[in-house]
Amino acid sequence: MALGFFSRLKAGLSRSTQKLSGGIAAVFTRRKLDDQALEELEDLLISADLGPSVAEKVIESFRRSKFGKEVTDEEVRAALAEEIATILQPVAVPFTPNPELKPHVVLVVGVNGTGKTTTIGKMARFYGEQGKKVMMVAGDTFRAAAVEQLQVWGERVGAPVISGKPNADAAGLAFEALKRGRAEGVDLLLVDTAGRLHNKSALMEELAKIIRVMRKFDETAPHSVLLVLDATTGQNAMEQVRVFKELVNVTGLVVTKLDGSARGGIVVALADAFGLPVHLVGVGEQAEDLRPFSAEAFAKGLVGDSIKVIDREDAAPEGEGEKDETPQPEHGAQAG
Ligand SMILES: Nc1nc2c(ncn2[C@@H]2O[C@H](COP(=O)(O)OP(=O)(O)O)[C@@H](O)[C@H]2O)c(=O)[nH]1
Ligand SMILES: [Mg+2]
Repeated sequence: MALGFFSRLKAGLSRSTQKLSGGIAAVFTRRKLDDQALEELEDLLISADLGPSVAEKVIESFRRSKFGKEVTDEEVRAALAEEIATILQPVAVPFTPNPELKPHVVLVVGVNGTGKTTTIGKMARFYGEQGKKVMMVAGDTFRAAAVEQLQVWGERVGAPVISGKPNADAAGLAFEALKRGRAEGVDLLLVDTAGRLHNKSALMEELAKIIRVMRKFDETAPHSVLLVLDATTGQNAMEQVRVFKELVNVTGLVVTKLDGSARGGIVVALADAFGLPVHLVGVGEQAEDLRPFSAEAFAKGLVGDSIKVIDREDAAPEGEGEKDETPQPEHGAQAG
């Protein structure tokens, strides 16, 4: 039987969860929160990919509120989940296509293999189900397989895919798609791109050209630039954000592969370091394995605390689970 979305997320986070929750249990079994306990907690947070900056903030907050008190591992986990949720809350911004844009153009960027093409397919289904007219552009023209892969997604989710010959000019393709999307009243245009980061200047040139050429038709395009990150890469995701921010005006993140052996703590480190919206998370290869990012559920899943919340959301009917904590929709930022 297929697992529900949050069960998959929970399972995916289990690597980080075990580290955190097992570690906390070992450090805090009815113990005074003294300097040494705080130091051990700090090491634990760093080893679970939350990064030194988050670890320091959490420890400082614990020092202010609980220093010298006797605490249980349960209390520490609950307090930690709260601290993490506070860091994640501001970046848990849903991605909502601006209905005034026909189409809202989304450039999807990221290193090869992070899940760009898959995310585009899933987004086509997710927003298609919300009644949006979606079109996709097979802009990774260097790999024939990437074009075919997107075409398969197009058939699967029933959305058109604009593609060219192998090695076709991605910018020209995006331009054509934009024109066609405007003529056909498309709401959301998802542009796939190549992610050959080993040749940074070529990649920068290619992305810049796609943007420049699209702006000949719509000077406000692209309206969003989503960077796709693979959660299993851990700290390397931080470096990818830094690099892509130099190449393009990244407006938001999508974190994939939060199933399997994800290093979920990295999402907290990313939120703290960059403050970029985390719009969506992926927890599998299927069309339905994409959801808006929920700060509280993620934080609780990560520390292995109050699994009840997550199960309740799993049990909720499609799309209802996250409602209570979904921030107000925001339109995609303008790419500068
Ligand atoms: N387990 C899992 N696999 C994923 C997820 N997203 C993508 N993948 C897989 O990761 C691989 C690379 O994805 P792809 O979309 O081709 O990456 P791209 O090179 O960035 O376009 C493929 O085998 C996908 O099926 C996810 O959320 N979970
Ligand atoms: Mg691809």
